[in-house]
Amino acid sequence: MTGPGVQRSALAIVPALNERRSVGLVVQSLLRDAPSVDVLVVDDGSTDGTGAVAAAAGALVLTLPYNLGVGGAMRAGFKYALRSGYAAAVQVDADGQHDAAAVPALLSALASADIVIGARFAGEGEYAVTGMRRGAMRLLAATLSRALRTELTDVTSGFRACNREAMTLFARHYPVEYLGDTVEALLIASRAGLKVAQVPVVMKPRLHGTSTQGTLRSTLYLGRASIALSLAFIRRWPHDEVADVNSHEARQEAR
Ligand SMILES: Nc1nc2c(ncn2[C@@H]2O[C@H](COP(=O)(O)OP(=O)(O)O)[C@@H](O)[C@H]2O)c(=O)[nH]1
Ligand SMILES: [Mg+2]
Repeated sequence: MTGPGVQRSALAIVPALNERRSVGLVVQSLLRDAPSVDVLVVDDGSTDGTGAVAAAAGALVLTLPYNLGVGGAMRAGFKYALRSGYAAAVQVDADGQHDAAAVPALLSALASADIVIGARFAGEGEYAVTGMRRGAMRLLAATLSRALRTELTDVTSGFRACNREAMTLFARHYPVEYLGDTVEALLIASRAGLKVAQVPVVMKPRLHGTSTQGTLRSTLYLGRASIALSLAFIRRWPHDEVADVNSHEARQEAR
């Protein structure tokens, strides 16, 4: 299974924490609407049988021994994808918010970018975000758009496709803090010189339950992230380490 070559097309990586009620439908719709992808659910210490439901629906399941958070789960997923020879990976939430039918469009757009974001506010998909939260999201989007030299309208979207270069970077450098995985990951990508693009998508409400994060917490995070992001631009980044990622991964795979 391990090998340096790229043999398979794409892997959908689904981070999941206690999503028994929706993960089965998410896996099924991926297998139906994005038939070229394999599906990996990263079950991150769920206590409700999420992993078993995902496996029954046809997914590969990676069971983490204890909760690592979305960032840790995605790093595990990216490592798995790299080692298994996938050319691309797409992150899909387990709660049904991301439309599986949009996955092929995200993957196609990788032809001219390293990372493709499935974005709200790009002319498609009504999704109510109001007040301060919306303001902070706009500010972050404007800042990152400038850094990445492309117009980005939804930098907190977790619906993203990555090519091998981006996967290699993110397998080692993927922020673990809530929403940091989305916002800061773009900053890391920008520092590594990766190209980011977006395609418009419709985002749906969660199928069941409530977000693991409350509105207050996400609003506070977004405010803080806006400040942190400004500081990050003037901070020195371990450039050599980022540049070294490819050769490091190549060495690992050659072993
Ligand atoms: N692996 C993993 N996934 C998580 C964790 N917390 C949330 N998720 C998953 O991450 C996705 C997004 O979480 P959600 O609570 O919907 O956040 P929101 O969409 O930003 O409101 C869902 O698929 C969750 O099941 C966690 O600690 N570990
Ligand atoms: Mg969600």
